[in-house]
Amino acid sequence: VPVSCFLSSDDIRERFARAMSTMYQAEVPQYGTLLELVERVNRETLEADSALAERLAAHGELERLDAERHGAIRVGTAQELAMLRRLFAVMGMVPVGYYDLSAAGVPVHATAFRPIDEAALARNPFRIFTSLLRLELIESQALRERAAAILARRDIFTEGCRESISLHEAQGGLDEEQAERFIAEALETFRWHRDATVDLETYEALHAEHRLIADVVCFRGPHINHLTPRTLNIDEAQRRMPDAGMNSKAVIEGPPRRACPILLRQTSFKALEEGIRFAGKRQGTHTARFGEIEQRGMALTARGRELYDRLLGDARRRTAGLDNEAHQRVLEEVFADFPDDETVLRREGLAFFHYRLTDAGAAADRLDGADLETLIAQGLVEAVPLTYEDFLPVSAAGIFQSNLGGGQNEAYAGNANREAFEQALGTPVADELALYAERERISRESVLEAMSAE
Ligand code: OOG
Ligand code: NI
Repeated sequence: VPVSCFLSSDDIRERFARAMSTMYQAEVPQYGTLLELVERVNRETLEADSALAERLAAHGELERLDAERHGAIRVGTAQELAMLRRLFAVMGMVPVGYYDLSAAGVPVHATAFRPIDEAALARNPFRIFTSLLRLELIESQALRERAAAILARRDIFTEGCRESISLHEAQGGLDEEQAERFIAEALETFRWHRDATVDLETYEALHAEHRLIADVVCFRGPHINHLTPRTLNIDEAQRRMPDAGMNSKAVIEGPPRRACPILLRQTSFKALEEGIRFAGKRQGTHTARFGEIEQRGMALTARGRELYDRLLGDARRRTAGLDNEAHQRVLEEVFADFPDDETVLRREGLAFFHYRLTDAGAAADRLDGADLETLIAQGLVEAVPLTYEDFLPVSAAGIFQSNLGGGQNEAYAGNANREAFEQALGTPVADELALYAERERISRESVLEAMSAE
C-alpha cells in the first residue's frame, strides 16, 4: 500500500471515537440521554455568551463540540495492557502520566492513552483512561490465584484486531479499508458482554473482596465503562441531571467554578445495575457502566499543581457529606487563595501558556533584543493558556468510588508502583508536565525568533 493512501492517525482516532460513541449509546441508552442534556446546555450557554461562541468558532471548536473527550477501561494483566499500548498507537495515542489509585482504596494503577502533539490535540484529543488491576493487593492468596487463573484464560483481542495492529506496525499506516477493519475489530475489545465467564459464586467472592476486581476479572473483555463529552457549563448540567432522569453523583469533582478555569471538573450519572447471565445459567446483576461529563481549564505547572493539591486537601477536610452546592461554596472559599487572573497566573509561573504573534505582531517590524513581557505589553504577542489534557487522581478516585457503590474503601498499604506499571506496559509513561513545558518553550522561542532582528 503506498504511503500516500494511509489515513492519518488523527483520522483513525476520530473515527474510532465516533464508532465507540455509537456503540455505547446503543448499549447504554441513558448515555444518549446525557448527550442530549449536554447538547442542550451547550447550546443555551453559547446563546447566552456570544463572546464564548465567537471564541470557539474562531478555533474551529464548534463543529467538534459534541465529540467525546475521553473514556475508560480496566484490564487485568500485563499482556492485555501491553497489547492495548500497540492498539492505541495505531491512533496516535501514547501513555501519558502514572496514576496510583491504591491510596484511595481502589486496587489499580493507570495511565492515559492520548495524543500529544499540538495539531493532534486540536483535531481530536480523545483519550482512554486505562487502569491495570493490581492482583498483588488482594489479601487472600486463594482468591488471588483464582483471579489470575481466570484472567489467564481469556483473550480480549480478536484475531483480526491483532492482524490489523501488526499490519499497521509493518506498513507504518493503514489505508481506508484497513483502517475501517481495524476500527471494527478493535471495537470488539470494548464491547459489553451480558454473559459472565464465571459462575455466580466466583463473581460474589471476587465482588466481596472489591467490586472492581469482579468487574475486571469476570467478563470476556474490558468493556468501556464510560464515555465523557465536553460541557460548557458543568454546574448547570449537574443541576439538570435529576430532572432528566439521571442519578447524578453527589458532587462535581475538581476545582470550583472560576473566571480562569484550571485543570478539570467532572461529574457523572452513577453506574447502572445491569442483568448478567452467569455460568451455570444463574441470573444476577453487575454495576459498572455510567456516563460522565467534563469541563477543562488550563494546565498547571508543578508549582500551580502543588497549590491546587494543597487547597483541595484543605477543602476536603471541610466538605465530607456536603451536597454539591455547599461543597462548591467551600471550594470557592478555599480557592480564593489561587490567583484567578491570567496575567498573574502566568507571571507567577502557576500555569502553562502558548505564545503566539497577534495580527499586529505579524505585521510589525522586527526588534532588537525584544523580550517577551515587552512584546506582550505592546500587543505584539499574546499568551493563551494551554488546556489541561490529563486526569486528576483525587477526582478519578471520586469517580471510581461513586460508581462502585457503597462508601469509601480503606487505602491499600501497597501504594504507588510506577516501575511495575511501566514493566507491564512495556515502556515508560510520558511525563505530562514535561510535555506542557516543552509546548510552552517551543511557542516562546518561535515568537521570539519571529520578532527579533537577525
Ligand atoms: C476510571 C475513572 C477515572 C476520570 O475521568 O477520572 C476517569 C474508571 O472508573 O475506570 O475516567
Ligand atoms: Ni472519566
